[in-house]
Amino acid sequence: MSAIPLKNLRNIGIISHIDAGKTTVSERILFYSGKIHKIGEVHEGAATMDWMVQEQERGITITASNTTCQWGDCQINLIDTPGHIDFTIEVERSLRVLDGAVAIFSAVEGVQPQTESVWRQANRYQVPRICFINKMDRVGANHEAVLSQMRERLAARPVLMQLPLGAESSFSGVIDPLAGQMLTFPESENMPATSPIAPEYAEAAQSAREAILEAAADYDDSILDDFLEGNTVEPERVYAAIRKGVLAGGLFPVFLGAALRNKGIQPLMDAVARYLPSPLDMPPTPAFNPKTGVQESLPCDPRGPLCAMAFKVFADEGRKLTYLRIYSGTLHAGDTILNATRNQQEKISRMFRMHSHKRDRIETASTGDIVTAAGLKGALTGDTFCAVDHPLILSGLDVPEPVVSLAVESRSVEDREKLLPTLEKLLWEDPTFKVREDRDTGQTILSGMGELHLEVITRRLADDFGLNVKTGRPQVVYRETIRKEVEHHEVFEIETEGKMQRGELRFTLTPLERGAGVQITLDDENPAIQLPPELRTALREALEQSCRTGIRSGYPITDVRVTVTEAPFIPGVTTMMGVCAAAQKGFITAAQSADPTLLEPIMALEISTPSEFSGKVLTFLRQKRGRITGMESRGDMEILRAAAPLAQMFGFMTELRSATKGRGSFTMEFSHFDQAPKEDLERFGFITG
Ligand SMILES: Nc1nc2c(ncn2[C@@H]2O[C@H](COP(=O)(O)OP(=O)(O)OP(=O)(O)O)[C@@H](O)[C@H]2O)c(=O)[nH]1
Ligand SMILES: [Mg+2]
Repeated sequence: MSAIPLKNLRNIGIISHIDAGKTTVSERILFYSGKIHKIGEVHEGAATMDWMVQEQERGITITASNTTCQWGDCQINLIDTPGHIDFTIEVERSLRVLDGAVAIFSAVEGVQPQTESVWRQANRYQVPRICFINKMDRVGANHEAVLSQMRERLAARPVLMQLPLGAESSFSGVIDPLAGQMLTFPESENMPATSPIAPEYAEAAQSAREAILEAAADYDDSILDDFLEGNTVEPERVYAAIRKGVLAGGLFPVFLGAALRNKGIQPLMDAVARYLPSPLDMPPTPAFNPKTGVQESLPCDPRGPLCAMAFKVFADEGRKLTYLRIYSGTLHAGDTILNATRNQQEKISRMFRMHSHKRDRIETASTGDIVTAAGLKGALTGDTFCAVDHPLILSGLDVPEPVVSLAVESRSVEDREKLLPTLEKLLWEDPTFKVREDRDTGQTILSGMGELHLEVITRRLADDFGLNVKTGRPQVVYRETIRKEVEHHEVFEIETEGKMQRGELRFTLTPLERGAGVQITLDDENPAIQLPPELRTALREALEQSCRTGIRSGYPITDVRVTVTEAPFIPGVTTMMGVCAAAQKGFITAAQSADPTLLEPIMALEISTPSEFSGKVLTFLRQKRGRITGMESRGDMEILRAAAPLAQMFGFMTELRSATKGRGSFTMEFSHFDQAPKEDLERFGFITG
């Protein structure tokens, strides 16, 4: 058990779009808290949290890594997450288990599409946040612009807690209007130097202070009264009110700095301790008890029933290491516990506290804590662990669907045998990575979130497992859907070994709007559905399986509702095999006659190009079936927003660079599935040419 009181524990994540400086900030947090004694830089491949070879080579974070450090009387469990959209699952899993987050913004690039995605993810899990506008030392840094983008594009209410001292390369520190101090960050010192606010900044500091008080007053009426009557308002009261606003998700205090120049980190850490929640501030965790069928509510109590979520699984030299967030109860190394999601008992052989890739062995951990465990062989991301006699299941996490695939072939016969078991290990780790055998070619097809995701995986096969593979060209992962509602009645009957196997059902397939996914309706109240519970479950699974297998192209079906209207049961005659066969056979016949078609992934792009080349970029975007959704000038750069099919985007980086003399850049993320063009429909046999 951690020695510190729970109220002093902070489980936080560092989140943002790519390259905003998360790892650079994390490195400073470790340094100033005394956890490391030398700062390692990302661009030199030396940052503590970017420990994977590929992270160091590429200069980006790929996998979320966690560590623990001490700041004042607080213990901070910190997770540094990647910004690249291909690794979005790392952000998702971290936000699922964290209590608070520091959102980093670049003072130059501001709010980017990926910032919006990460922000929405954090909103979905209702994670309280404070913000850090980094790179204040760079040419073009403009924190005011970032604040207005936060208001407009994130619909957030930022509260600027500091003012900058100096700008761009002469950025030297910050003004703290509440404390009435100026802070500078001498290289030789571990703590900032403070001085009274210089007269030339007095007026700006006064209006910044008023804006802070105004925000705080929304969470404490007495602040407004005292302010209006000219009474003193002590900083502690303002801190408390702002904290209330942060926990309610209504306020986002904003801090300034330049992590690379070691400026602004210590006040940010004070703010983590001051404003972000401890596990005790979180509402009780809802967990479903499958034994009683009751939804339980678990307060953060070390003596409560054990309940922990496996939010990350890592194949460490081939052995499984499971990251657990404990929501209630206490865990000991050597304990036998229940994986309630899979109904399997498992023994924790050893337990650790992680520092990036290094680990310290521990014997006990309890509620609120984040630890790793060895020995949980069946664990997968999203599983709940609990006491053997008290099963509990927590809500899982949202896993996005892969959109890019790649065929791989091993180079030798021995490697061929090793390929699938090795991929299996990578599958443990990453729910957004999928593997399947192509029915026609017998090839192994990997699918993932993007080209980089699959490139990282194939490199890991070589680096971590010594397996060299040949890869094909990246392909789009399509979806199938239907355009017409159909009703279908199916009876399946067969006699095997003198026993009748029978299944019968009537159902409707209905096309749904884009993005709706698959919905299977088996109404418990419908008297025409007579199947007993285990046959009902089998019927649902058979229909789900049919949706995954698709109709013509082998790609999964989406945006369809399957409504079962009749499923009679004749004792001794209706069987599990009969019901499943009727469902699968009936589904394919019905779907074939429901005007099936193919959908392709459409990506949202944000392209930054020098204005002189924007005409050229617009022309080739149109050639790629792109649709422009917005344009905006930033200095001499033009920002184009567009939607374009992923199929047209492979190799786009090279094309954009050559069209803009190397000065253009872009970010891209999955937006939605939409009608695929005629060539694709022909290629997969939906229409004949
Ligand atoms: N000028 C300047 N550069 C910075 C600052 N902070 C970070 N950088 C640089 O920006 C680049 C990206 O920094 P990282 O810390 O790797 O960014 P990140 O957010 O962790 O990136 P991903 O993990 O790949 O999403 C590196 O080259 C840093 O040295 C800063 O305050 N000022
Ligand atoms: Mg990073």
